[in-house]
Amino acid sequence: MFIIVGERINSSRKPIAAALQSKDRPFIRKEAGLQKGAGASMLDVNCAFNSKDEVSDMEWLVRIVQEETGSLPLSIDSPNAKAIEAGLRQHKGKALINSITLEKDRAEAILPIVKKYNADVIVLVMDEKGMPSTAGESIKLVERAIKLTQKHGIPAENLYIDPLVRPISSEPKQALEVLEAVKLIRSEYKIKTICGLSNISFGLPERSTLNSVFLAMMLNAGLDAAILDPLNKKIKAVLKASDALLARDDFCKEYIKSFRSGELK
Ligand code: THG
Repeated sequence: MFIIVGERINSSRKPIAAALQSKDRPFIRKEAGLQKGAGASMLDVNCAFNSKDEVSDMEWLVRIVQEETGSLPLSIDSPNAKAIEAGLRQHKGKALINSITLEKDRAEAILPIVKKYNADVIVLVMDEKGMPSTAGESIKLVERAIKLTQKHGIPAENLYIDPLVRPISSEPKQALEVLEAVKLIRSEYKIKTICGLSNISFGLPERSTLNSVFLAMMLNAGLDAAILDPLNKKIKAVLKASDALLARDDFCKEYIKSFRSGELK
């Protein structure tokens, strides 16, 4: 099953930042419930932006989002080890830590926490020298990510590689390189991959068209999970159609069900 990680509870979005500041429980609970209802298997929670106290905001978010969703697992999204551990202490079930990079300080601060809580972890393919620009460079970082997590006693099945999607408006070959990286990671290393979708379309009009077509391409390349807006209709249609086309939907039952409930248009 493809893993849909709902992106909407992120304080870079103005309504979420406001709700965090006023501790507006009903608003956050509504955002959580809507995403679960739209088929999200996990929810990303991020309060790194516009927050006065990320640690206490993260505790609050994890608690009320899991209250609303009957403990749907969360992707705890922060560069800050303290905020991540605060979230993990509240979290029920197996969490996904979003994320570490191969930068020494960030990795060494967060990996022991990943191990302690037996969480899954996203490794972004970047190091002190920055982000790779080709699939070949990404693969070198993937090998380092595998060794590093192994060293910390984290099993390979708990690892998700994020090849870091960047805008095609400024780097025209980005989508092709990321697609190639996902194919290689799948065939050579058998490790899971995840990405945030919407960066691909940054700076361009009709973003959800680009996002949803890119999602279809990534699904075919073997992507295991994506951080996306499950309420977006184009994305939803692509997810249902791809399940049917990639033989993940016996007799197209789910596709037909979605059509009947009006979700595909
Ligand atoms: N990789 C990993 N984690 C990530 C990202 C990634 N976390 C953050 C981000 N990228 C993914 N999450 C979001 C959350 C919200 C939005 C985009 C990405 C967002 N964007 C616009 C807005 O609200 O203005 C547009 C929303 C829309 O039109 O649907 O909200 O790459 N590991």
